[in-house]
Amino acid sequence: MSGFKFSHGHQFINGSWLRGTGEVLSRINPATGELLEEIDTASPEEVDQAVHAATQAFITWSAITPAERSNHLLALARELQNQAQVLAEVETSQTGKSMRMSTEFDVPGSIDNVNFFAGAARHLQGLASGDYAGNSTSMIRREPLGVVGSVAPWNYPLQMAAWKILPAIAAGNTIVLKPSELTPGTSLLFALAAKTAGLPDGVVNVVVGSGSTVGQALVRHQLVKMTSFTGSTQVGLKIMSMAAETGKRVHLELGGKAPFVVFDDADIEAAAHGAVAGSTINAGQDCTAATRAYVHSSVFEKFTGRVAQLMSQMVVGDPTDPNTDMGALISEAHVEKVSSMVARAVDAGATVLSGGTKLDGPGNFYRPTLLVNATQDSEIVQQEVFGPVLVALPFETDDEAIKLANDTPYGLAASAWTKDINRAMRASAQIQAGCVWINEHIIIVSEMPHGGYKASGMGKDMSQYSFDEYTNVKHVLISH
Ligand code: TAP
Repeated sequence: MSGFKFSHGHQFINGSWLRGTGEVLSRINPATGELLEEIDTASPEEVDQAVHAATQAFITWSAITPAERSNHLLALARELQNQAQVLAEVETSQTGKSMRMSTEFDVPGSIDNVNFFAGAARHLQGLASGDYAGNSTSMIRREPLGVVGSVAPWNYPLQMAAWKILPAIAAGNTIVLKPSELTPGTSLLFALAAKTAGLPDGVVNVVVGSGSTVGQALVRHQLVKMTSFTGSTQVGLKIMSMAAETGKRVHLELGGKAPFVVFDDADIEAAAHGAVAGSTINAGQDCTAATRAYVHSSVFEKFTGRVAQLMSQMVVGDPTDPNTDMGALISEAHVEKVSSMVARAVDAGATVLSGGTKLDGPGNFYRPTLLVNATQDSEIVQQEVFGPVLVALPFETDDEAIKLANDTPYGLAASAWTKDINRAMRASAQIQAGCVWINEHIIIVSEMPHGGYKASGMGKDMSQYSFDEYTNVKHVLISH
């Protein structure tokens, strides 16, 4: 596995490496427990330095043409492609996810995001141009905000870096990104690739350190015009109030508890495969993962029996083995959290149909788990587990299924499984979530807007819609 070391420090500011003067942290391989390296972290002074570099770079980056920005991004995509193998290795060694996933999903998905925004940069349009008030013409300008400060989680570090950096810089902003202190490697490689590809210094900066020091310094910084955050709802709400101190714009992608509704006419074999893939993707550490399966009582046993069978056949373990279906969870503490939530569910009356245990030996592994007999108001149904745990509950009527699907504070993603187009249309309208898949769970590519309703956040990542977060709309009226 990758021995890539950041020997010149872990802060990438104004196109150069810098050794942070904050505390030194250990980076651990979640699949083996081995020390990968010691990392330096930034102090608030280095955050300030990065913000000033980004402020300076904004002057020229925002003034070049969309075509020039687009060409820079195309060069970045090529450079990332050149680095694909090392990116996948670092992503797997820092997160514990399978190499198969890093190679087939995280790396190509991130590169596609760069290519998508290279195109989108040239199509930033205003829609309301016209002669509306007599003897005058209105035109719309979409203008970048300035420096964006982004704070990202550990579950998809490379993709999160792409999702945060690309729409921001494609629209003419510059950025300071703070990845999770657990997984800074691929965000730093991303910034290095931007430099190698010829992006001007200061357009992409990465500062590494904990949320409580580096994250806070970035969110509170007066010169940062917008905070773009992905992470838990609990931290997201704190970010919102911190950002309010300087009146900056906030974009929040928060937690999820996705429902998976199986109607009685569904293709049960397809739904069972979808539920297993959707609940175990990235070891369940995915904000859109299927977590609550509401299944019509007439097909409940057939569905849960097949899901349990498929889960028990999954290969869990060494992420570097090409046969591995599911790798490690991020940390020992996180496995303990998942394990204790399942234990409390069982104490409260739930039954384990598959999994429900850790794997012996080194590394943070937890088996794909299916629970039944939990109640709708229980912790395991209401709270985010962020592990490979699916709970199945039966329902009788369509209305009941929709009501149960909407009955958590979250609203990020959902799926409904049916062959009836009317049911599918009703479910897609009535489920309160930023994304509703029909006969599918998980697919997301660059053209698709991604973001939550309710406690799952506000604003969109990916797609042309993300420009709404990263630009101001200016109306200009020309009297004539
Ligand atoms: P969090 O604990 O919320 O951390 C997210 C980021 O915020 C990390 O970089 C963290 O830094 C930083 N942070 C923590 N406290 C902070 C503070 N007081 N001020 C500023 N920054 C702070 O989430 P996580 O455990 O990394 O990720 C899991 C969560 O993210 C889940 O709830 C999941 O649903 C959510 N998530 C949502 C999405 C979308 S798109 N909605 C996607 C992925 C993940 P450190 O950890 O380095 O200290």
